[in-house]
Order: sequence, then structure tokens, then C-alpha cells
Amino acid sequence: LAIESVSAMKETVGRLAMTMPVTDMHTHLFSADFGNLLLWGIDELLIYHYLISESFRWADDRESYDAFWAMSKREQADWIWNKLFIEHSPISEAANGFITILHRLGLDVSSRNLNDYREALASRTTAEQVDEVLRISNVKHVLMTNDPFDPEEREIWLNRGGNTDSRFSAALRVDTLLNDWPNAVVQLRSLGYDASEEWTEKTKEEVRRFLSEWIVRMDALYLAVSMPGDFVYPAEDHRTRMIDEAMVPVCQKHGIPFALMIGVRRRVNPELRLAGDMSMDSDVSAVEALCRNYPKQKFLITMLARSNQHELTVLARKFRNLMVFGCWWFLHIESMVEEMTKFRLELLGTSVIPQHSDCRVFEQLIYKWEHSRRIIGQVLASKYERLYNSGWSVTEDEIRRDLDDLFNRNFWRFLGKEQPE
Ligand code: REL
Ligand code: ZN
Repeated sequence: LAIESVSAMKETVGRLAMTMPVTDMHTHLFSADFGNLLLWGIDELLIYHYLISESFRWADDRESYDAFWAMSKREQADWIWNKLFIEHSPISEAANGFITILHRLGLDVSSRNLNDYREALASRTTAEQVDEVLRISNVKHVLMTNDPFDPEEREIWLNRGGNTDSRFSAALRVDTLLNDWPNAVVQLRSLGYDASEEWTEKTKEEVRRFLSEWIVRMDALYLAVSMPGDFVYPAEDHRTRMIDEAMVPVCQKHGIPFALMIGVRRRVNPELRLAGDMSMDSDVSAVEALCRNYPKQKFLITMLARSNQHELTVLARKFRNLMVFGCWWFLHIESMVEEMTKFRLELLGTSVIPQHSDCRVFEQLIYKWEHSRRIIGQVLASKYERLYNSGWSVTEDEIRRDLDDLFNRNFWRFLGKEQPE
């Protein structure tokens, strides 16, 4: 049934955009199987690294980084709460996000009583909170970031059954192999792989064996890395050899995509630790060369610099083995999500994955998806409106189909896998 008016169409798009179940294809969340690796609750939310760096903008000269890091989590949370919510208004995306979370959890935002919020969540179990947050946010499937070089995580995969929750899937993270090879060699050797710093046949074989074994163990849906902005490909360097001779062959053997998140400059201010990373312009031609060299290999790509976004989107018109995804990190703000979603839809129609959450703390799913859904819905509705004015009106089923493509199916289709029920 065609929709009768522009306002009815907008209402339908808005409603479906806000409520449709989504697949979140990149997060730093875990299922409850992973114990303490799964972060949730008020204090974890407040000490999110996005909020740490924002709070330090208000720190006075006597407040040192060291003093902050020496505090307990609860003290850090109090400090951030005062700086960003009491002494100033929570305007930024991340600060506003915390308020959206409180609101959607049914807490009294107007009380501004942090201890009440803490208490309200204190009696919940991790499993209960996971269910509740997935329900509120309407997130159906969550991709984790899984690193076998993390000893705590490795132990869970090796000796405690790994992931048993079908709402979660693994993505094998390979940053150390690409970006810190000497350290990777030490780790590989300690795990029983006969690797050497020198790129020998044996080393290649052992890296491939390591990757294969972990893809199988985790049932990893893709291989993932985040790359500095100065990533060049092809080059006469370790990264190119690693990609060409180990990673792409292993991805192809297992039929999985390779996700590259490009454009980070790590530790611009080391004193801020995880909060000290920055964005950086990158060269889109590295992605171009990968897509051309490996037409049968699929690449999931996101970039961190605003200046790279348009060119990357144009590149996706040229290569069907390239799927652009998400508005990553500093781009995950209202204005950028709107801008990027607009030109992505204008250049690619609905053949893009418009957003991932990158959550580190479980309840963040609530705000990251709510804020993004609203913008994506508005952009899509404006495109339908233009069609409507030329006499083309979409049906509710078509709207549902288009949103399902954006929020779920483009990801699963690209993987060549059925979306789990
Ligand atoms: O996956 C990554 O490399 C990044 O998303 C993270 O390093 C980053 O800290 C994350 O919290 C950004 O949203
Ligand atoms: Zn991430």
C-alpha cells in the first residue's frame, strides 16, 4: 500500500528507524561470558575515555593527570560528573549521551543525584542489564572486538568455553601483528608458534596457522585492525607483506571480510592514555589498491578523518568488494552523522552500513543508536520526500526493506551469511 502523504511517510520512516532491530557491526562490548571484560554501569559510563578528555578541558593547573589516574573509578566518575554535568552543561555528544541513557533507563534526570543512579543499578546482575539494554536499544546482534593477545580474554576462549550467547559474535582483532610486529613475535612464540622477526617462510606459515586457529575458535565473522593515518599500501614494508602473505590468504580460506579502520594517530597526548588518541588524514588509494588487487576479497572500511569520507564513498561506487561502514569515533556526532549519511545515500543509495556504535560500556548502546537512528531516519525521509514530489511514493514494506538493508542486511549479505534469528 502506497503511503498517502508526506507527513504519513515521515511518521512511518521515523517510527521504523527508531524501532527496527539493528546489527551493531563494531563494538568493544562482550557477552556476559567474558566477566569483567564486559563494562557496564554508572561509573564505567562516566569514565568513558571520550568524557575523560572532555573533562580535562576544565581541569585547573593544580589538577594533574597523575592525580586523576591515581583515583578510584568511583572518584574519577565523581570528578567527571562535577566537571561536565554540574559545573557545566552536558552539551557534547558523549555527555548528552549519558543523559539519554539515564532517561531511557527510567532514572530521574532532574534529580542530578549520582548516588541514586548508582543505587538504582546496583542490584542488577550483568545478564539482566545486558537483556535490558538490548531491549531498550533494540540492538539484536553485537559484534565484539576479540584479541587473543589479551591474556584475560584468551583464557576465556581457551579454558572457559568462550562466547555462548548467540546475540554476540566475534571479530578477530589483529592490530599487534600489523602495527607492533616485534611485540607480536614475542606473543606468538609464547603461545607456541614458531615465528621470528625476520619474515621467513616458516614465520608466514605460523602466522597463518595462528590466524586460522583463532578464526575457527572464535567463529570470527571478520578480521579487524585499526591503522594509523600514514598507512600506505602497497609498500616495501611489514604491513604489506603481512596483508598479502598472511591475512588476505587466511581471510580467503575462511571466506571472511577484512575490516580496516584507517586514520588513527595514537597517543598524541600520552598522559591521557586511551583518551589521548587523535584522528589523521589518510590516503584512500591504499584501500583502492587493496580492492583492485583482491577482487574476490571483501573489505569493510571506515576512516577517521572527515576529509577522507567523500573520496572513500566515491571509491565504493567503483568496487563492490568494498563496504563503507559507520561514522567512527570523532565523527560519531550529530553534525557529522548527518553530513556523512546524506552524501553516502546520495552516492550509494542504500548500499552502505551507515552506523556502528563502537561502544565500550554496555548502556552506551542506548544513546549511540537512539541518536543515530533519528538522523538516519530524517535523512532517508528527505530522500523519499523528493521522490514523492515526482510522483513516486514508497510503501511501508519498502521503507522497512530499505531500513533493514541499512541496519542489518547489508552487513550479513556482504558476509555471505544468514542473519542469526
Ligand atoms: O577500534 C578502535 O581502534 C577504536 O574504535 C578504539 O581504539 C577507540 O578507542 C574507540 O573507543 C573509539 O570509539
Ligand atoms: Zn573501535
